[in-house]
Amino acid sequence: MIVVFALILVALGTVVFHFVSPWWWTPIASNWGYIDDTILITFWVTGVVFLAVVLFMAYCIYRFRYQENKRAEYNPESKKLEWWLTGLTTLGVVVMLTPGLFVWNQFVTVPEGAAEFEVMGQQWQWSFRFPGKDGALGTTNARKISGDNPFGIDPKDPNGQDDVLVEGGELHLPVDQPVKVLLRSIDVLHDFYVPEFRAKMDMVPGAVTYFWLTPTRTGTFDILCFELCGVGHHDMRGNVVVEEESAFQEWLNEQTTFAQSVAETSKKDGPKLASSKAAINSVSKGSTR
Ligand SMILES: [Cu+2]
Repeated sequence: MIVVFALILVALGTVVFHFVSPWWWTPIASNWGYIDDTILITFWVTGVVFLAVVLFMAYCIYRFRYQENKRAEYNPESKKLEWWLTGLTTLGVVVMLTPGLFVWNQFVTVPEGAAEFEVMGQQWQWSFRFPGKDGALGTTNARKISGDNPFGIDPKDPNGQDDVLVEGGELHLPVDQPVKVLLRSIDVLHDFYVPEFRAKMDMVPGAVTYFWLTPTRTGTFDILCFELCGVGHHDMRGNVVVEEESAFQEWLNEQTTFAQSVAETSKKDGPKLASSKAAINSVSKGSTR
């Protein structure tokens, strides 16, 4: 009897705790309320199944407890029961997975006119690249990545010259404007995640992954790496500042362009590092890491 009560207490206590618990999502700051909806559906389905299973166990322990003169009946197969269980399980799985397919479709269907920017992950820091005044990101090549050219921008592509490079982990975005987030990694798998945006996506060396979002309120939010990427993983942090368009433009104008950073390095280091031979050397060294 104690076990029966304990099981009922666990079942009801869990439900009560779910509703009064102080732990919940941070208030959303993007258009991805759909992602919250799918998680809520999953909570409902798994919650109902959890209650049903635990309460059924409690019922069985009580109903089929030891009684003298009563003998267990051997009944290994029941077609009817199996059909019910298969049907209900299928229904539960379909209800949990179907909404996700629709949300995923929206997640990777970028609306026309969305601005774009790039996030570069590396052990263990973030950097960002915005298209310059021409509105187009320059082409990149992983072989061109070096200490002086962390994004591997093709120096011959005129679109790349005015690309705005942001290092130091602080990203700014204008509020209420859809933006396509292009994701790359230099070394290992990383994952760009801003909890308030709900959205996240893996960053794969050698590939460009993407999603889109519209930031819906101003504020400063944490950027986390959501893929275990080495001993410094926990420290791979950044900030995203969502602000009004004018403040964003002001910030963007203060950042260094690719052409400026190239000019600065060649001034600092003389012709040695600026020569393409040295750049290629440092790439081949870098890639053996
Ligand atoms: Cu990482």
